Amino acid sequence: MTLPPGQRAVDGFPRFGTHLHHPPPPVPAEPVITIGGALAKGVTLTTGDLAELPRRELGADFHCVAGWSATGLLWEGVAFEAVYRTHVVPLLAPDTVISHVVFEGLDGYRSVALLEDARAEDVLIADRLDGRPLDGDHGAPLRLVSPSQYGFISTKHLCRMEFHTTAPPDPDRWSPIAAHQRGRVWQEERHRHLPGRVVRPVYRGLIGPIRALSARGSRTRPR
Ligand SMILES: Nc1nc2c(c(=O)[nH]1)N[C@H]1C(S)=C(S)[C@@H](COP(=O)(O)O)O[C@H]1N2
Ligand SMILES: [Mo]
Repeated sequence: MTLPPGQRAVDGFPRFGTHLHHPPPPVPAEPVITIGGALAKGVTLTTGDLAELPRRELGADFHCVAGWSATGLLWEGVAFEAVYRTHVVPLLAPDTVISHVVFEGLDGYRSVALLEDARAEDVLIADRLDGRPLDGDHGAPLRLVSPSQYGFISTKHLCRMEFHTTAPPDPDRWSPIAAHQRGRVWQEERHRHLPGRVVRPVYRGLIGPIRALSARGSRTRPR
């Protein structure tokens, strides 16, 4: 098994993220994804709209920028590309060129991706993991999965997608831990300004504490 540079396999699939000890947000009775930004109008996608798109299965490893990788996951859902083509392209004015997408979760989390990266063949809006509906720990009811990019792109509890013609304002621009804008795992794009291998040891030191805190907010933690 080959992992991207600087990654180490972990057992299982830990809950991880900036939500830390907060429990997962409640799943709405009727989940939707709102779509907005530089479009002729906003729209709301229901799970019924998603159900009309072709189902996709994707076997992939999942790589966190901190340095752990969960291996052999099986995701199911619909391709982001299919959602984009079917529901976003018809809303574009002829001279509008989308460059960036903002993904937002029910917990307020946001990630930004280049449209080009989001349209890659392995990017899904997933609703199932390893044969079961997504649980709260891993992003119920719907999450983005972009396995060729570090996990911070893969927004859980996805409830909104915003399409932009320029890079959206970035609150982390001057932060010392500013994440790389593309975060491609095989290029080791961990940090915006520093080479990936330089930040490895620092990021690795964060795994224990973040993992422990995230587990405290988990609904399924072993007692
Ligand atoms: N909504 C939301 N999505 C999120 C996060 C988060 O805190 N909230 N953390 C990100 C990070 S840093 C990682 S590594 C992955 C972790 O996914 P997992 O908890 O399913 O392992 O989710 C990403 N998506
Ligand atoms: Mo992460």
